[in-house]
Formats: sequence, C-alpha cells, structure tokens
Amino acid sequence: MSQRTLVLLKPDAVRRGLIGEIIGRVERKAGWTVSAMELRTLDRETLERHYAEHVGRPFYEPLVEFMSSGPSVALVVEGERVIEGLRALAGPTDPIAAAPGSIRGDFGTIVRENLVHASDSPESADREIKIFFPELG
Ligand code: RTP
Ligand code: MG
Repeated sequence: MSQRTLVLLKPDAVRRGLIGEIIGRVERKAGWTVSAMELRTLDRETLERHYAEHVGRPFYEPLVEFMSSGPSVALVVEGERVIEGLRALAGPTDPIAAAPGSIRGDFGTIVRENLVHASDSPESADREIKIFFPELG
C-alpha cells in the first residue's frame, strides 16, 4: 500500500553534512520518492505541535533546545509501506541500541541527537505532514 511519511533531518544531521548521505539512502530504496522538501530552522510553536506527546516530559525542554539550534530538513517521502520502512532505516531511538546499517546505528551519538525523525503511524504521518506542509493537507 502506498503511503506518505514525514521525515526530519535534525540539526545534527545538517551540521554534520549528512543531508546527502541520508537522502541518498532513502532514494536508493526502490519505489520511494521524495515529494516535498524544505530546509528551515524550526520554531518553538512548530516543535510544540510536532512533539505534543512529549510536552512536560523531562527531556522535552532539552529536545526543543536541540531541535531549534539550527536548520532541519523536512521531507515528505512516498512509497510502498514507507512509514514502517523509514522507521527501520532510521533504527531505534537510542543510537547505542541501533544496528550498523541503520542511519542512527551508523552515525548516531546520543539519544537526543539521533539525526532523523520519521512518522510512527499513518495517523502521525497525516498529522505531521499538515504541520510542515499545510498545503499538502
Ligand atoms: P522521533 O519522534 O524524533 O522520530 O524519535 P522516536 O519516535 O524514535 O523517539 P520519541 O520517543 O518520539 O522521542 C522523540 C525524540 O526525543 C529525543 N529523546 N530524548 N531520554 C531522552 O533524553 C530522550 N528520549 C527521547 C530524541 O531526539 C527522540 O528522537
Ligand atoms: Mg517519535
């Protein structure tokens, strides 16, 4: 089933010059295409919507500080089972637990600075795409 997912290349990925490397991995998957893309520094309001489920948790403030510390790249990727596929390509949240071959396993350092975000369900994907690309609603 063809799906859409919202991917963020977080500020650590942009700072470390990994935009091409990460998008290359996405594009090499047969049948997946990038259908929207924008580079911008995310503001608090956008992050509060995006990370609504985490507001009030101990890691929320440091997460927002990090996520607004420089530009991110927001992407919509389309393709067959792309939601599950991009979570697998990213690897587990904690890079220490992420296997080599995954983006977080190959490049991750600490849990907060884990390079990428990918929507975790079709409902999240719809919600998050509206935040970053309202014109795609
Ligand atoms: P994401 O939402 O960014 O795709 O990551 P995820 O689903 O793998 O992880 P999630 O639990 O949604 O956490 C969101 C982001 O918050 C940071 N985090 N820090 N204990 C901590 O310090 C901690 N836990 C989570 C990470 O940047 C994580 O990706
Ligand atoms: Mg998440």
